[in-house]
Amino acid sequence: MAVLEHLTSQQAIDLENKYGAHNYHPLPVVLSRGEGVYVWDVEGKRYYDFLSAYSAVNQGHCHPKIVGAMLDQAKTLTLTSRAFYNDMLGRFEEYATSTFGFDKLLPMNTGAEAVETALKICRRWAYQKKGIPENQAQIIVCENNFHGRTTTIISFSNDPVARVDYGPYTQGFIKIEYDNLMALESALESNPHAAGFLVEPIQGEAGVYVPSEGYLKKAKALCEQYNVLFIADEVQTGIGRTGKMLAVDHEEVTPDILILGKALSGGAYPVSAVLANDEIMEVITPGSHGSTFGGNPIAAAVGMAALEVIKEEELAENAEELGKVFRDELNKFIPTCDLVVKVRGKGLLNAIVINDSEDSSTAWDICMALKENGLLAKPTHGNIIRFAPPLVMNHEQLLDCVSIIIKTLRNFNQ
Ligand code: IF1
Repeated sequence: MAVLEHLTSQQAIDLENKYGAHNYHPLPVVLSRGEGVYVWDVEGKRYYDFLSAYSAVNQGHCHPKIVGAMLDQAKTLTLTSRAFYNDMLGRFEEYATSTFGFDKLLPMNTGAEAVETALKICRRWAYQKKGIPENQAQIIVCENNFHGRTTTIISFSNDPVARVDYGPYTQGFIKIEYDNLMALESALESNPHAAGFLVEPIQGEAGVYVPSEGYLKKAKALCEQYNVLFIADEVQTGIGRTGKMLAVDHEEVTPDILILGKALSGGAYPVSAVLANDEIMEVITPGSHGSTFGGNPIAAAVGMAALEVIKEEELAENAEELGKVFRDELNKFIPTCDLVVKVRGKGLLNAIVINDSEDSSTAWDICMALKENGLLAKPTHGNIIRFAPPLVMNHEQLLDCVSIIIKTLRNFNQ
């Protein structure tokens, strides 16, 4: 089949089913174009994108400034490897470290790679700076976490679907309840080999769980008290998504290690990064970590453009304002609808909890109805639907989406 021959949705789906590994169960919609808050399917139907590729497309689909930076760089120099310097990486590192307030940045590509990098830095810091005996470092993580799909990361997941039959599992992790400071203090007190605490400022995949006010600040204070590194995974919550540049900014918490990904590139290209100050980052020495594409010129150009767009268009502020409108509108509606239990979230990272069991297909069926009504969203776990539009959405578009969601829920027949 000629590669550029027009495909119907069914043809595209059939090709993926026949030739692709079945590692996803996508909503049956085949997208062929994106612009701003909209995506179009191959039949030309337009949708509001209320997932934003899991918060990677915060700046809107195909943002001209980001795509322009990518194209210009792609015509000039795509990849040198880190065997040589290039004229873009240092600029990106300077811009990003000054944006987030850290001494150093280690560039990677995917969020999982950045999480793995942060774990390696934390362990090496534990042995070389904290004096924990070799191979004894313990990193505290939260139940219902999602940090990626590598073998080490799923080793500390408690989602059976993500981890079953991938053993043997990596050791060195202690699991505690999320948003439970007593559990954190107890783990710190009883584990002298604790090296780090890896946490999502809001648990996205678990169902957009916003922790109690003050949790992050007190958790950071406990980590300081026990000389343990506070590692914030902002891959999904960062880059303006929750109404601040970083979700930890809501509590004015500065992590010891910051993990970024997804919208660090605006969804145009895989770009991730780990940021830390010198006394931590200096444990990484030449040859001790790397990646063929990490820090490539296109990633650097795209990363700078993606961050500039967030600042120039004040997208974090927009997310803060529109997020309040979204939750206010839904909180007015929910008392009139048995189908929805609650809405929760921060900025434009929100979710509704459906009044049905976790293993019901209701959330999925609602997303299918939303699709018919021109809005794309997808359930996280079971009975929870995540709503995360691009941060470039305007007030009128948001109200249009609210009316689509309310109309769909009102007319939904279980
Ligand atoms: C999938 C979930 C979201 C992340 C956090 C690291 C990563 C992610 C907080 C790894 C990635 C993505 C992965 C994607 C679906 C999506 C997801 F449903 F899987 F859990 F967003 F909630 N830290 N999340 O959310 O980044 O390696 O993917 O670049 O794997 O299905 P990545």
